[in-house]
Amino acid sequence: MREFNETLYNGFRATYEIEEIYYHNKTEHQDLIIFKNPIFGRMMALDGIVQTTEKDEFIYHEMFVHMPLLTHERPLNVLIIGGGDGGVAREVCRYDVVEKITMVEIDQAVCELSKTYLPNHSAGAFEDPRFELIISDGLDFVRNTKEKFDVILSDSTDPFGPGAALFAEAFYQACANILTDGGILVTQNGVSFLQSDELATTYQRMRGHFDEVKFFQADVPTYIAGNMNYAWGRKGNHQQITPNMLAERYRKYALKTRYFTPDIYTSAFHLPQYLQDVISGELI
Ligand code: AG3
Repeated sequence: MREFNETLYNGFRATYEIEEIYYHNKTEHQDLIIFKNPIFGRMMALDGIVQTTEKDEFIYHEMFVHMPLLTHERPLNVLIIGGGDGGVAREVCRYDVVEKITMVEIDQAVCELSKTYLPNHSAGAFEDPRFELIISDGLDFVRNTKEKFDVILSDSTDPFGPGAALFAEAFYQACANILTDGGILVTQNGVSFLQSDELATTYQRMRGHFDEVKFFQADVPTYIAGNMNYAWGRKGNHQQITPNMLAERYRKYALKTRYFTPDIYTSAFHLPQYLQDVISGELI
């Protein structure tokens, strides 16, 4: 039996049976494999770390997008950093109110191969007239663009290799500078049972640049060892959203979701005590 071993943690690893390999090669930036597993369907890993699977991608992508887009009163201009498989873009496209979607991905091969082997991830998002793909370094882009965005979604790899720059204070600061008043940044922030240092450092690095910094969680089975955390930074003035307003927006946009619900919106922001302690600096 052929196997894929995820090499993210020392002393603990996930092994996936490989039924078929569709692609395995080095891109310009990283090692990329797309294979089929009997449980999770088609899966993509970058530099030995599982990025997305057909079976559980909806959890990660719905939470990434609906948490901020439902919170924002008028998310007209959305920026995606990374997100090359197109899953985040697909969920953003569900919002008629969104006028423009810019995606800045460093590795064109991730987009091309995802279109070929994981077509349901983007589900046409790359062809949406509002969508523009820029192949470039995300940090360079946010530092240099003159444009302002209502929502920025940083769907990166873990904080090493090509993804490292997207966890630097310079990145958070540049994002804060290009957000409109009330704008929201959401970033992938690791599985904090084993990557809790990410929670602490992101909190420290974002704090000085946003008026509101918090985290939310989702259970994504193939991001093993606990819950996936997302960091949230919001700038400026905004109306506090109530559960009723949220439920009303969810209905108005006629969203059909498989994981996200308006009740989960509220619960996802409630972190367990040990993670609250990590954030407040009492425990790492
Ligand atoms: N990006 C986040 C993958 C994180 C994996 N890390 C981990 N298990 N700690 C995925 C890209 C999906 N669009």
